[in-house]
Amino acid sequence: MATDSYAPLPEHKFTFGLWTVGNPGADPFGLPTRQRLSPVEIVHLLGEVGAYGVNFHDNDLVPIDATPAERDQIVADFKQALADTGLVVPMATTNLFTDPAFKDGAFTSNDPAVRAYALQKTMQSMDLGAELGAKVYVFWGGREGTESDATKNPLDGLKWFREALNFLCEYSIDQGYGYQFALEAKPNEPRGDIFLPTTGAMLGFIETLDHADMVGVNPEVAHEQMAGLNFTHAVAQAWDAGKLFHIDLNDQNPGRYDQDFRFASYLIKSNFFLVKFLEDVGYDGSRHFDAHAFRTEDLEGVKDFARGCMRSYLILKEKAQQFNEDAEIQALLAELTEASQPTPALGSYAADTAATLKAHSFDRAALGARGLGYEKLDQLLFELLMGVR
Ligand code: GLT
Ligand code: MN
Ligand code: MN
Repeated sequence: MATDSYAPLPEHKFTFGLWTVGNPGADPFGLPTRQRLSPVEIVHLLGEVGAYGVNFHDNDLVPIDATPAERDQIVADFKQALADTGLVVPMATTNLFTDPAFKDGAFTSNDPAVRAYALQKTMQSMDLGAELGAKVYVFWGGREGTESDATKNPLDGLKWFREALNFLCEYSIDQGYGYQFALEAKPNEPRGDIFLPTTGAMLGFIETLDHADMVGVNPEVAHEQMAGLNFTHAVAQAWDAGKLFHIDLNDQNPGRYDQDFRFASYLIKSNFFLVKFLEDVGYDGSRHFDAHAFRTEDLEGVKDFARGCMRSYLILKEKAQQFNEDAEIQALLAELTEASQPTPALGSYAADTAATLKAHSFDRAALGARGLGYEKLDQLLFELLMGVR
């Protein structure tokens, strides 16, 4: 029997959050449509579909009001499920958005008591993540923002967020956790406007931190699409800066609410370029699916969803390889970067290079008149993706 070349393997590092396959199908207008699964059941489900790892928020695993004894039992059961399935925990994060205490933000709440509580909760959650082996720690500031700018000075928001991250970097160092922090941007939802709304904004902010080397980004497909941006370009900028510590894969009809669809189920072409980018550069972090099944699904549908995320990634990976090996496409690409007319050799700045360049005469009309053949190239890509090439 031929082996399935789209079957997930540990080396693919496919991970899911407890909150993803565990999503019971509730939305702001409707009740859950599926039974809630326990963390142990979710780990077994992920093992069954072939995932490599599982990530969690503190309260996905341990309820916010659990006693210390309950916590210990839950963690012991979870560890047993990991041992039974071979799943690992590469990433952990804090829920700083569900509890009403965080209605005006966590690290950026106007109330110093809320900000201090958010720090306390995050340290406890970092302890939990470290105990289970997590090396990446995600910060998604879903409540860090405003509905009305009458209520909060954005400079205060930035200052408080910076202070929190500086504090928590020190905590990680102090405890010897070795965490890489990964900041996840989103433009809005659930706040009217969330601070630092894009991956690019996060990258700028990171350079203002005391331990900028410890902090990178966790870009999410849907979030950048919600802002109308090109996700692959955002990921490329993060990679270029050495800051792509994690990635949230899902899909989205741009401009709509945060849909968290099955990976590559909507924007096939842009997700092709994303997978091609990650594979071409050799990204070796988790491929984390931060998505959930349609509300119409039962447990089998949730498994179809999870299997579909991984399978689609591997199909796009195969397409990326096909693109890289396609002689006609590669010949067109090779031509693109050749100078179309005699051009002085550049390099880094030197006075004589600048003088030579200033004296050179370009055929400007020819530069503008030249057809670039991008229509042909893009059509070849389409045909490759549609399987007719
Ligand atoms: C929440 C959000 C995600 C974040 C998760 C991490 S929680 O589901 O929509 O984008 O990555 O906090
Ligand atoms: Mn996410
Ligand atoms: Mn999302």
